[in-house]
Amino acid sequence: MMKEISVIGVPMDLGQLRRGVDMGPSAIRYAGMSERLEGLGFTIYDEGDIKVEIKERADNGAETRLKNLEAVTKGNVRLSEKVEEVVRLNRFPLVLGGDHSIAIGTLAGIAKHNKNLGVIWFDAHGDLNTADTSPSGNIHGMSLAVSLGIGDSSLTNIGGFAPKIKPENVVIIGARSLDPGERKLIREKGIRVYTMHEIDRLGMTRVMEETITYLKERTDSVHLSLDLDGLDPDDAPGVGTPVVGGISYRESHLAMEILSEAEIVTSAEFVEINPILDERNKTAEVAVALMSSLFGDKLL
Ligand code: HAR
Ligand code: MN
Ligand code: MN
Ligand code: MN
Repeated sequence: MMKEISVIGVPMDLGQLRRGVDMGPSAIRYAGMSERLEGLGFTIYDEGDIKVEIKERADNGAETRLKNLEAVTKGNVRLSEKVEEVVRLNRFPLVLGGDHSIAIGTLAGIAKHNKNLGVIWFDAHGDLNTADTSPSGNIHGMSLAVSLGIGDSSLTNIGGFAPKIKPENVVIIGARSLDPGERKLIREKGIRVYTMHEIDRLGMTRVMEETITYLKERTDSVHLSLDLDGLDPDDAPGVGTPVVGGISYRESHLAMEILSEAEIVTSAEFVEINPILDERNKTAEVAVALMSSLFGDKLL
């Protein structure tokens, strides 16, 4: 794995309606991220935060169903440019959210130099909605669809090209809340999904081993997009859209440890941490612990 990590904070809370997720980058830094990763031998370049419009000034896109479309687009354009620069420097981009709409910008920046990128989407949700299928109009529930080239063109065309990823290069892990339109898209596009049912049934070890084999066969590098609501709300309470019956603390660590051994992940983002809803920064601490496992902490 690359020995230099660039950290990029994205205080984005416009892809959904709850306040507080914009404080995620700060909470993760406060939980000791840099020290933990430096302790594993990495050099950390903290690039600070991307400028994102504050809620009070963001327009609410009266002409479209997509909430805060213009401000979400602008923030993601800035993010994509920063991520692209980090990739060019051959450093590992580690993006801190912010709501999951920021995956649009992260993937735009990474895919610019990676025509055959794999994506692991660790999430309770599919984030595969469009303006037509979304029950909410919240862009954080659309970011994977947008990255597949499906959605509003101001989002799908960020970076000047679309799509960013191919449906057969995506693996969703932890799904347990999928809207009807998302299920349809998964079937039509043949997207690989390990729902909680498969995780219960096969165990996390086999789920990760199959995922790694699958992605190694068809991709050159892998982006990990980790939504903290993929974990059970008992273990990660500080998220805006908790769904019961999730991945446990240890299962999520096992997943990161197996990924670390496989050495396939070349970029990552940790999203949806909402410190206002959290219990004494527990969810940010979980995020930092998961990063530590992903970056090779061996426990012994
Ligand atoms: N599927 C619902 C929607 O589109 C809720 C999705 C969002 N929650 C997230 N994303 N945190 O993973 O509105
Ligand atoms: Mn998500
Ligand atoms: Mn989610
Ligand atoms: Mn539990």
